[in-house]
Formats: sequence, structure tokens, C-alpha cells
Amino acid sequence: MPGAFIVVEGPEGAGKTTLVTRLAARLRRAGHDVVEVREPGGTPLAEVARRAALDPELLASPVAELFLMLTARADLVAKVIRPSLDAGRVVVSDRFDLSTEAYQIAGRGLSRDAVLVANRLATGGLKPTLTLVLDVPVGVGQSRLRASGKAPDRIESDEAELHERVARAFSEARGAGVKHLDALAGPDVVEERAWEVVETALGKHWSGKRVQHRTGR
Ligand code: Z5A
Repeated sequence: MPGAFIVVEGPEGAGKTTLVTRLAARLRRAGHDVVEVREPGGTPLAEVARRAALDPELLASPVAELFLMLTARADLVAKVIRPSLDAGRVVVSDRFDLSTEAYQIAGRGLSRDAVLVANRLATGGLKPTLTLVLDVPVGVGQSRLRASGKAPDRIESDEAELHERVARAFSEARGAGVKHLDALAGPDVVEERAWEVVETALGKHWSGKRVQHRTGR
């Protein structure tokens, strides 16, 4: 039985990392074999690409930034995500390709067609089973990050307009497997709402796979 791929997306400080940790723990308690990853990162090469992309000293251009994100993604998909899904595991990822649409297309203004082609090359066409988008206004996410004491990276320190375009792209994202959650509530409430969506999505995913298996499709 192939596994399932759950992605948590949203602007900075939306609570993605918090929710990924909680969902992974809950999925494990429900008996799933879970792999947690974050993007960019998760393999030695992807972590090098992450440091290069987020280092304020290196000032990556928008195209260089795109290719660093996609280098990280290609390596993570090939070495961790695909093998885990093939082994029947549930992969929970902190960001994936919707972040590229939000930051590099909407935020940086790169060509949508070109970015989508390059992204498909990096992912080999892999699509998440479920993408949970945490909706929060930019100011709320940023003040959560300030309160947490985390030092802002190169992208987080970028102009306010970039973050407004990114947040709008996330809030307007639609498509197969994309579900929005109001993330203004506290972490316990967000977790409960997310869990309901995850249970429903996984139920549908695996019942669809069983039908495909029985009918040989
Ligand atoms: N990037 C890109 O440009 N293109 C791409 O394709 C990809 C990424 C994949 C990665 O940064 C950067 O890479 C990111 C986009 C770019 N740059 N920016 N901006 P990252 O992964 O290191 O950081 P981040 O994703 O931007 O933000 P974050 O620091 O990881 O935030 P978060 O995960 O959404 O939130 P959190 O760490 O779970 O929570 C932040 C604080 O809020 C913390 O103190 C929590 O306790 C608190 N919190 C969490 N949930 C709540 C709720 N529900 N209520 C109140 N407080 C909460």
C-alpha cells in the first residue's frame, strides 16, 4: 500500500512547525509509520542549499533562490519522500511546492510557466495527498516570530510588500487536495481542526487506493 504525503503551508509564523510536530505525534499514536521533513532541508545537500538560500550575506538573486529551493526539493524527494511513500509511510512536510508558488512566483515575480516546469522536474510530478494552508494575516505571523525570539533569515527580513504578496498567494491557493484552516486560534484548536481534515483526507486516499488495487487500475 503506498503511503500518504501531507504538507503544511502558510506564511512565516503561521504555526506550520508547531502543527507538523503535533500531527506527526498524533499520526504515530494512531499507528502510522511517520516521517517528518521540512523544506528547504532534510538531506545533507538540501541543508547546504537551505543555508545558502537563507544567508543574508550571500544575497541570492530571485532565480538563484529558486534553484536553491529546487535543488533542496529534488534531493529530498529522491532520497527521503519517494522511498518513504513507496514503503507505505506517512510523510508530513513543513512546506513544499505551494511555497514556491507563493514566494518565487507571487513574491519574486518569476515566470509562472517556467517555475512550474522546473518544479515538476524537481518533484518528478509528485503531488501531496493533502496540503493544509494555515491562514493568518502577515502581522500576526511576524509578531509570533518576534515573540518566539527567532532571528529573521534573509527572506523573512525582506520588504513588507513581498510578504503581503506571499500571504495573498497562500490565502488564494485552490486546487486538488488544498484545504484552508483559520490559524488565528490557539495551537490546540488548530490541531483539532487539522486532525479532522487529515483523518477525512487519509480515509479517502486509502479507500481510493484499495479500489484501484481491486480493479487493477
Ligand atoms: N521558501 C521559499 O522561498 N520557497 C520555497 O519553495 C520554500 C521555502 C520551500 C524557510 O523558512 C524559508 O524558505 C521561508 C520561505 C522560503 N522564508 N520566509 N519567510 P523556515 O522554514 O525556517 O521559516 P518559516 O516557515 O518562514 O517560519 P517558521 O519560523 O518556521 O514559522 P512557522 O513554522 O509557521 O511557525 P512556528 O515555528 O510553528 O510558530 C512560530 C511561533 O508561534 C512559536 O513561538 C509558536 O509557539 C507560536 N505559535 C504556533 N502556533 C500558534 C498558534 N496557533 N497560536 C499562537 N501562537 C502559535
